[in-house]
Amino acid sequence: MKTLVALIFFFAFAFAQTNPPEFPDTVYGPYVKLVSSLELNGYTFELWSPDSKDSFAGRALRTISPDGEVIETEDFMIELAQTDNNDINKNGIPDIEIQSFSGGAHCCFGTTVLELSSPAAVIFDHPFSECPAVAEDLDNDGIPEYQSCDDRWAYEYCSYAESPLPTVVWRWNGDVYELASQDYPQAYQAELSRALELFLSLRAETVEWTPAPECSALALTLPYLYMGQEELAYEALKLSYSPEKVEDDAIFTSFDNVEDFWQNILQVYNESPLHTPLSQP
Ligand SMILES: [Ca+2]
Ligand SMILES: [Ca+2]
Repeated sequence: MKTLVALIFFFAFAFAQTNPPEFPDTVYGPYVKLVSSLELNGYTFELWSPDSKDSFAGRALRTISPDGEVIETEDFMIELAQTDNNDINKNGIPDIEIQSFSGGAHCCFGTTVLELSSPAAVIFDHPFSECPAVAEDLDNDGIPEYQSCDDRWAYEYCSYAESPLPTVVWRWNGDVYELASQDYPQAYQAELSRALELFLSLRAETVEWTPAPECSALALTLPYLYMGQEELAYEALKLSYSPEKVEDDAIFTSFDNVEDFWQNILQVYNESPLHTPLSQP
């Protein structure tokens, strides 16, 4: 009898390990191959692919909690990122970073960090965006910040290729990752340097291709805005935006004067879910 019970348990266990996730309205399935499996703090994570050749398109993620709750999702691509000691926020509780990509020319990336407490907690949730979220310890305190971009500006004033994608930063606050772009000016030095070079090249007329005036001006303006330097952002816009150069047949919105453009920029900024409020002067 003991043998029978053991066999039943074995087959139930084996079945649970090999039964692929099924979705009623699957986009990339059916899933047939277990690509990888990870056990961490009592949780099990299984990644499945739709064929036996590790097909590039389509991944299903099955998460099994310590008490047996099963959650299954699918996307064009899903990856599990393991970090040092599997503890991103260094609080002693293991975490896992789940990265997803929806497919397409440049969109969209999503990142979720689960803290594997009981129950699990979402401590970082980066909504689908043109830019992936990247963990980097910007202030050298041992806990990485997350950086991505605010893609609210894509296509707002010019084509995608010309659109600025200003950096945004999230910081661990003890409970969750929260937006804290204004506290990390070091994250903006590279894009400010590139924008200044573009500005000077446009002045010197040494560029082969002239971007839309709105977006070349935004490239210099937005980093200051996201750093919380509102007055410098306004000065950068006045310096870099020349309404008289706007062509009458511009496809995207253009403005007759700097002040109208500035007010429109502030409106777009304040409407973005990834903005941090500007302090009142
Ligand atoms: Ca942790
Ligand atoms: Ca840090």
